Amino acid sequence: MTVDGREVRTSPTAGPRPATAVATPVRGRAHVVLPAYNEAASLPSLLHRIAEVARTEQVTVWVVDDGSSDGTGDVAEAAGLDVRLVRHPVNLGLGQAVQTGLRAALGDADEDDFIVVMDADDTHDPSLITKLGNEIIAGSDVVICSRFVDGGDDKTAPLFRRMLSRGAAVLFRRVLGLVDVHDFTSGFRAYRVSLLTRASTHWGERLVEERGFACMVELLLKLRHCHPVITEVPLELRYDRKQGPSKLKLRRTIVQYVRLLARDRLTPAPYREL
Ligand SMILES: Nc1nc2c(ncn2[C@@H]2O[C@H](COP(=O)(O)OP(=O)(O)OP(=O)(O)O)[C@@H](O)[C@H]2O)c(=O)[nH]1
Ligand SMILES: [Mg+2]
Repeated sequence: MTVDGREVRTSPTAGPRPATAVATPVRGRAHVVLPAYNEAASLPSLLHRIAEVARTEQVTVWVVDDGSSDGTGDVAEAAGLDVRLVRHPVNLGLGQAVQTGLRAALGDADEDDFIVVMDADDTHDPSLITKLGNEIIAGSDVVICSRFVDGGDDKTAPLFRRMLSRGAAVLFRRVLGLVDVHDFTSGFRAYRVSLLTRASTHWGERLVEERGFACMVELLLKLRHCHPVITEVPLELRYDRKQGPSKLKLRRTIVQYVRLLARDRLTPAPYREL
């Protein structure tokens, strides 16, 4: 279904009730989690762009410096922006960086706030944060910035990255039955605080077990047990702004995806309603 030119859909696993109905929608603070591994070259311009958003939105940024060796943590500040730095003494991988950031943000967030995770490599446009907040207020529990809906594109990305993301999307839609999600591997998403709190209370440290890039899909798989309302907004990936080569290891990531799917199939759903 399309409303105001945006894709609107609910998860097919959703029951008759929305997962988290809000009585009086209030616009809360955006907690922006930036997992960052050796992003010293990209972080200042990204923070500058987020500071633009912070002129009209309440924003707190959580930079997770994942054991970088290039001084990423040292450039994690920007004028007019509330930036909190969390450091991993050694590199633990994207999954643990996301988990650390979510936990830090959840520890500080109010019920009306929302949590955004985005790449720190400046390929994601922070101006979408306002749209993400609007979607959460309108009733979404998870909002995915999607390359694969009308208005989204990834044409500036290398061919192998585009093939991987598309292949993963086809595979996950088929296997998981989440037929209305088009972009499973996008690193740019927003989550309702109460949804993450419920999931985090259930899974604790196991909310994100994947160390690598498969963590984004893992999180979606676990959250689907909470029957979230999931919507997508178009994402124009700005790969042309990326400094340096991709850090993604193609073969390793494919193995992680297959392993994740196998584990998801073999793990029984939580026995009680989340
Ligand atoms: N590669 C990598 N990224 C990490 C790690 N820890 C945190 N990150 C951050 O995770 C985010 C996603 O990594 P990217 O390398 O941009 O991944 P991607 O966008 O899927 O792929 P490319 O842009 O093609 O590299 C970035 O903000 C990284 O800085 C890590 O251990 N390895
Ligand atoms: Mg990236």
